[in-house]
Amino acid sequence: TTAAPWWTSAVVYQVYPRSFADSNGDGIGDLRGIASKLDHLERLGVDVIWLSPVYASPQDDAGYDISDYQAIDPSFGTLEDFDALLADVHARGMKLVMDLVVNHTSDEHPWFIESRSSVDSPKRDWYWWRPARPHMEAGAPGAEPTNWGSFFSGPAWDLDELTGEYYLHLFSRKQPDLNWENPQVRAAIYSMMRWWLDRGVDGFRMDVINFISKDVRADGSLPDGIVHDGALYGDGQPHYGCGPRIHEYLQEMNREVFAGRESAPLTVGEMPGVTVEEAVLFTDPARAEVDMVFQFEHVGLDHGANKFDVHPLRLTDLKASFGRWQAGLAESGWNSLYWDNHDQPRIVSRFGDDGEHRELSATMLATVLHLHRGTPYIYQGEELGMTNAHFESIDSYRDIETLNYFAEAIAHGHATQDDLLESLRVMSRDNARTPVQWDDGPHAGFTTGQPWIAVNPNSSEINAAAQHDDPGSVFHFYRRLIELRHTEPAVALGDFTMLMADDEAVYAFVRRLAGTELLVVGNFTDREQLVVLPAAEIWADAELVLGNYPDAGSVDIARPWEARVFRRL
Ligand code: ISL
Ligand code: CA
Repeated sequence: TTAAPWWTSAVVYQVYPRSFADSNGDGIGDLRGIASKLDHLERLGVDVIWLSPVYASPQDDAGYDISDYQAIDPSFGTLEDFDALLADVHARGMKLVMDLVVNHTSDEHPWFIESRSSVDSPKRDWYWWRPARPHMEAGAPGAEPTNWGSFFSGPAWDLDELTGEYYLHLFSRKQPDLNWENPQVRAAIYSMMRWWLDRGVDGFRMDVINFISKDVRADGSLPDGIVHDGALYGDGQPHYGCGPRIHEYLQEMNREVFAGRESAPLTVGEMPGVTVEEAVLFTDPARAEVDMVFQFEHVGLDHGANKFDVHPLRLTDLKASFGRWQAGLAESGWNSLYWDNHDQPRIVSRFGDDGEHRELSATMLATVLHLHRGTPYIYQGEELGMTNAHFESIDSYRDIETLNYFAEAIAHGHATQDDLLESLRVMSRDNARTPVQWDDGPHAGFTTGQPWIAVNPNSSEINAAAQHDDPGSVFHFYRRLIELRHTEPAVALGDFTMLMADDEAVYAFVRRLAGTELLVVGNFTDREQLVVLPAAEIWADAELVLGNYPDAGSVDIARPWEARVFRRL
């Protein structure tokens, strides 16, 4: 057998640049701001930094709408700032992974400007241009080429008056989808990727990469989607999620971009809707596609008809889901592990308790996640136990998904304003986008100016400065979890067995590698719970490796939000 790849024992930290640290007082986080906080990340002990997009962008979707893949947006700095940051990251023994957003560009990208200019443009076919539905007039209600809805409300097609044709945008109208069927598009993207790797970056997180192959028919048309109960649009996802050529494209990308590079770059594909069976194919090393995928099953368990229709989590559903992913990728392939990112609400507010038991529940959630088999991702502020924003008014929100959803729901009379605001407080992406809380000073030390989005008023209590000096803090607990992955091979490579699968309160599992066994127990409630293990006696004298209470307690009782990791040899 060959040695395990380096990323099996690595921990990745996601930086959302706009909200991380502002160096020049314009209220927007930037590259120099990130550089100024590398001590924090080095101290935490993470191996890799993933940067959300810093490319030139009109910022319609906070940088996920790119107008130049080979330039830095002025609000974030310059290419020189980027090179300096990269050098500093490397000097500290860390790696830097870029976001790669190539399902779509900005409508202000020169490729789209050219494509839009005429039906005869040499780049016309770089995007998805289609006429109105047969026998319908362009612009008439329902005349869009398909009935698909966009992720950010409204139809997924926009009529361009200049040529009378529609273009496809799965996200905002300022994010037209690229046509990967066109080999010139693929070649241009691969060459851009090589340019960044040659500059020294260590890999890519690939935005909605399983959406790039659309289910196009021989005559060029695209199929309508089913209209689910109560939905305004058809569900196009079966026609673009993990489409017919997706594996071919990723294998080609691998050959053209990654093959033969000395320092095996990290590749992680963000893949909404991906199944375990598909993930096995995407991450089987023998197929050379991506190292791991971000799947969405566990962050959809509290969704109803849509993400803003919030349901309480059932712990047994969470265990069933993670259990299936652990088993499915046990033999070949690899999991990524995450609770949070810039699109998800804060985990301590979501599955924990962001009031009285904030620190206990944050550290319990971290323990359970990080002790699974897979590569853990920490989203900025998660290591401090940062909470949801709890905004009171729609005026506080900035995110396009949130604002469009609110406007559409109000326009269609789907809910009262109060109910809508309540669901935004639970699910809006802006919950994760408030500035990182560095200290208890003005604007939490994030900026000397006016922050682009409000700082959470709990920064007086929850902030990095206070936690750096407190060995009992959430920060130091994360530090110890990362250290454990680095020092205990069973954390990275052990196999996984779920215990107590039917229990609604306690999450328990065993990891096993050669002679080492780890037992992980997490209490998802604020009450004491019995821990009922098969062969409990074998754990009687096990060593407590990590716990979030000051004393060891007893193996068969879990205190409120308690987390413990035991080891026996
Ligand atoms: O947050 C979501 C909407 O409920 C997700 O469906 C999200 O849109 C999806 O995970 C894709 O996300 C990625 O691509 C988007 C961008 O807005 C997100 O920030 C990014 O993570 C379009 O580029
Ligand atoms: Ca700035």
